[in-house]
Amino acid sequence: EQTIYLKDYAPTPYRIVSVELDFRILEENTRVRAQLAIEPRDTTAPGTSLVLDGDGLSLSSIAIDGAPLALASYAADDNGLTIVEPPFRRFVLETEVFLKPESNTKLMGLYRSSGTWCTQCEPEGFRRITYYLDRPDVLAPFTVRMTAPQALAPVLLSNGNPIDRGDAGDGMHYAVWQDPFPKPAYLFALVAGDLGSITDSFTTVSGRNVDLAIYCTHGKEAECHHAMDSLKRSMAWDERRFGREYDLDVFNVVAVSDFNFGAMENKGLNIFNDKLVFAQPETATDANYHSIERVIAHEYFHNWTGNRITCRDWFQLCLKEGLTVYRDQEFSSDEHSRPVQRIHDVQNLRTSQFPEDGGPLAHPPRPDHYREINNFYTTTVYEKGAEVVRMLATLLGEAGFRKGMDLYFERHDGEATTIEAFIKVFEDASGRDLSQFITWYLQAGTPQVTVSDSYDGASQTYTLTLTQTVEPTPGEPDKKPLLIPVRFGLIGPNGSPMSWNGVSGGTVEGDLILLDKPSVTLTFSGVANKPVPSLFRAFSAPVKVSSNLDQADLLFLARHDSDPFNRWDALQTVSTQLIAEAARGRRWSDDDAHALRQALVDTLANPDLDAAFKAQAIAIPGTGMVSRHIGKDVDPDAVSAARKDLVTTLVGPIADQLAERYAALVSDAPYSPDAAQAGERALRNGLLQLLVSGAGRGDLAQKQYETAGNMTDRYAAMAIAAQSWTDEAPALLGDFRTRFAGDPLVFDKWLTASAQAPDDGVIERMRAILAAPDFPKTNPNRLRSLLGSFVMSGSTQFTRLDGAGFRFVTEAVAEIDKVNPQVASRILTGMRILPMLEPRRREAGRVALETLKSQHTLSRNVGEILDRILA
Ligand code: B3K
Ligand code: ZN
Repeated sequence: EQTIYLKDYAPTPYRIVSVELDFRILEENTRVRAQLAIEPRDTTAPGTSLVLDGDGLSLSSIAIDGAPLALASYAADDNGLTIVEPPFRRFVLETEVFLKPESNTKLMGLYRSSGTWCTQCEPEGFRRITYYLDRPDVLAPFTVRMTAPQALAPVLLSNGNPIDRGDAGDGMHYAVWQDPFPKPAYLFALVAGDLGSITDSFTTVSGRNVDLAIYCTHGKEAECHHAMDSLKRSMAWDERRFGREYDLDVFNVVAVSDFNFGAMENKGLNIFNDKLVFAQPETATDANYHSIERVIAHEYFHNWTGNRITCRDWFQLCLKEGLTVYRDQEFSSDEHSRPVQRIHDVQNLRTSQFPEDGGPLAHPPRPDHYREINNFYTTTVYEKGAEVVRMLATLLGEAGFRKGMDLYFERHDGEATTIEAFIKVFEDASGRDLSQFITWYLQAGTPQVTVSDSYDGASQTYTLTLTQTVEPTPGEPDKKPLLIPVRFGLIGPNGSPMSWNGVSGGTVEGDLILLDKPSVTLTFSGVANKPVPSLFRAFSAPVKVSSNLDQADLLFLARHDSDPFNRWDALQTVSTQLIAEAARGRRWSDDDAHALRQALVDTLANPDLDAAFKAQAIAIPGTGMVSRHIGKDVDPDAVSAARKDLVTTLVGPIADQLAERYAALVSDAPYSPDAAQAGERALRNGLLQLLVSGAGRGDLAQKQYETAGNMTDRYAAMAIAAQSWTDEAPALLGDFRTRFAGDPLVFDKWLTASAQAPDDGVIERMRAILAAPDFPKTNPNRLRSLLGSFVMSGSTQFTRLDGAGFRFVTEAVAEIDKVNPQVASRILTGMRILPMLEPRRREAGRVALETLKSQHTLSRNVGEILDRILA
């Protein structure tokens, strides 16, 4: 199978100057006529063929400048259309194809979701709509005419601004949209359907009015207001923080029920998975509200980072994705609590990106080869990509970073560009050499930084040694040292910051150490007492740290560090180490358990900390997290047992105290998703988690479930009971299912909670769920809620010794692959944990993968993931 390499990049020999599309949408089929104005580039030799992409299209007519083409002058097959010797000047190519959106279950190109016609083109879906140069460096202005039955599709939307609409006779009507900004085809979108909407408007910083609308299934309008509010705040924030103003007269968002991922930033017409739009307190959790805000912001921010400036090729994906995730993280931090947001983002990075980066699917944020580009919309490209941008901001400072971003927009607006060009603007704006920094984009793997220190009282010198290594990753045996920014402080015995007179041995800029060599030893002079170092404050670099700090030092940091992230992290590290050691047979001492318990109690009692932070601080790391800390030959059952043991040990003596605290946190204020209220709920549910798993208080979960006034509390109660598989759990799951029957997004919550049950019956129950005649087998949200959570949540049933979990997953993947390869391959990535498991489980997983490979014809998507895991 064919591998695509970055080194083979070359521009197309032809340019597309402008695009006119004409869609005639009917129940039976959709006719697409395209008129592409095309011209050769200056460098193109006469006679060069024009090769257009096409995926499963059948051509029904073709003409150039109005004249039908002779059979000998073109060739069409399943992969595209070749025009032999096109005119050596500007010409207009006209093609006509017929599509069957109804039977498009891959959900790429034009498809139907609950009756609505909609599109998804990124990365290579446009070629399923018409023949085209379907790559991001071909930019053109689009005009789109749509004709559709008025009754079935009163709403007709596309990119840009609406310029005409009217009656087309015979019950049909039409609309014309024009997008003046040249764009690559992956940003094309069309929606035709019978939809409700809410509308609003936004006045930009220069006083222009923008009409905003969110479209949805009729009856769901009232659930769109949180998304609309998030959109307006995003628009204002991008003006304030990055000087970016919106550029069209309208901005439309459409919620659809069948969607391969979260949402899509099509120019002026964002299409969303409806789970990231709809919110009301009875059916959406605080986490849902937060995701909606974040993703609405993310897609909106793409208008500048992605749309106005796009990617030259798909290898550069993190140019738009890493940067835009950084921007949405910053938005969330500015709108809510920065430390809480940071902890949330780092936790996500550690639980999803670190395992990717340390396993068989590791790749750099900018990969240099792929078989299937859809497999590279990964947490490395997105979340590690965002960390790399964040390090740039850390190195350059807020003003320096903004100066670079301003130059980026000024220099590259309207272009399709590269990571190198992105780095260059920061070099030019700051005068700094970033040639070592760019390695972050080009090299896979999570650096491991080892820290050791010593103090000499006589000379009042403090010595700190930082060493970096990166383990080999697939295809990359040798690693280069990275430029790692280490934000730090020294803390004195009384808990306050310590100063020093001078430092030698390396580069220190303010509170930043630049670790730019394999090893750096810094000597601080004039240090009055032995300090405890606080390193990587606010997680200043995406690395793993191992240090010579002992539990007492870590708990000291947990109490005294001025950096909230490191306070949280210190507690996490202590718990992780205790569980990991116990899983390997070295159980903690009573003193160790006591000290950690006391630190948790003191954190809970600290009036200076807010509830959301406390909730994060008292959360005991999951089995997945601890397993990765152990790293190899992991027995997940031992880890899970050790974790349960630690929670029980910690909670036992303070169960009553925690229960009191839990009871005191109940509130009868009307639900609001704001940070303060959500923080209190998070803390209360964090306490519930400890009480249920550590003190057998399933009764509290049951009571909370029954009396909950919102979905956050009700779902937490059910999920916590399910994860501990308490006596009450089956009944709560049963009630939840019937109570919310008919609401697909709540059904997803039930599927997720069901998949996380740890008992031996869970696989049989999941098989039954999938086999039920009314299970919607083609809906990505349903499949991901059940199977995605099963493989990604660290379930000990997935990694069962008898291999039943692996077989269940690979068998399901084989079925799903026939319908929707993107969803199938995403689920299969869960198998990437195999190499870190102990040999018997590893072997059971390998056999399941080999069986999948030998017994089925697999999509390129699944085939690539499977081969990389087996390699
Ligand atoms: N750019 C889209 C993702 C497209 C995924 C294609 N497999 C959404 C986003 O990142 O904003
Ligand atoms: Zn994005």
